[in-house]
Amino acid sequence: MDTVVLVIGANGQLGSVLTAALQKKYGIDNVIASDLRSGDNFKGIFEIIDATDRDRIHEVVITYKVTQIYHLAAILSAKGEETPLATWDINMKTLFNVLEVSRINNINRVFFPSSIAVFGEGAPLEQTPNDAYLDPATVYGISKAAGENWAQYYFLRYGLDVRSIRYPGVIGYQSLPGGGTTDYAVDIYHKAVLGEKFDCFLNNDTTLPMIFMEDAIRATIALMEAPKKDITIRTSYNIAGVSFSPAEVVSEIRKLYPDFSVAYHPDFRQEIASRWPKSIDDSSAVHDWGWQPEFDLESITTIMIQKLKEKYKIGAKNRKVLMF
Ligand code: AKB
Repeated sequence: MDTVVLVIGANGQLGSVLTAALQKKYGIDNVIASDLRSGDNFKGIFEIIDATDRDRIHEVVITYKVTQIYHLAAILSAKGEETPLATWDINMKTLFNVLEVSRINNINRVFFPSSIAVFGEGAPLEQTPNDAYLDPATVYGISKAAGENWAQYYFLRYGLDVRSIRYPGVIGYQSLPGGGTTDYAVDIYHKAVLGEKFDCFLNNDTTLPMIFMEDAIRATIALMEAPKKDITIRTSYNIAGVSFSPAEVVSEIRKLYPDFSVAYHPDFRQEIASRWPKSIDDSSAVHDWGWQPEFDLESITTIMIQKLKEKYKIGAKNRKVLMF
């Protein structure tokens, strides 16, 4: 039987890049991209899905004989604090809908993204272990911690093969993040390439775990492809990429743009970031499915700047700002 993948939240930062990677892997006709609004940039099959509508997910699953679901739709840490109860409703309802449709239709594998946001003051800040105490202080983090337990519940109770990763902040040139606390680490590269000053909403010494998009995609697919017997964690796997502070990215960027100017204006996101880990112990992912990151801050910076220069056509006479 062919693998037919449904990606929910395919317009998002990770979703758009993951969809393309899955199309490459399984064939363009075997990946159904979906989101709330149409995805103009997509080649291949696209369906509008509001993931709070269980019947609509069910309909698409039946129509295309879907065998795997990647559920990427969620409201992130910073945006979620504007409307905590609505964020809880959306993040949980969409997850329940995916789990239920998957259970009813015997979906082979489900991917549920979790986040370093599940950790709070009760967890060690350095080399935070996979099984650290979870006391998240954002509604996004609370929804992810609860979601991890529901994922495990569906596995234990119904045998649904749900797999999950706790993503650090994801950095990529292909797409823009939205509503997260780690978003500065993408935005800063855009400002540097455009020759603009950067206003940072975190303090210069706020170290957070991050991961390059290519590593994040590779980790996701590796986890989803791992033999079932090797998956020993049914809540969510820690994965590490690289850890750095705004000051460290700035100093890397200044190797290429010595005049790059930055001002620090920490806002409510500083509070969120200061409760998150600085570095992650990912030994379970390394042991169970061979996780190894490939990109460090230096290589991330080189690639981000080179690719964004191409995107913005820096150097061309009429600079065009491309849409993401
Ligand atoms: C956020 O900042 O909210 C996300 C995350 C770490 O999950 N990027």
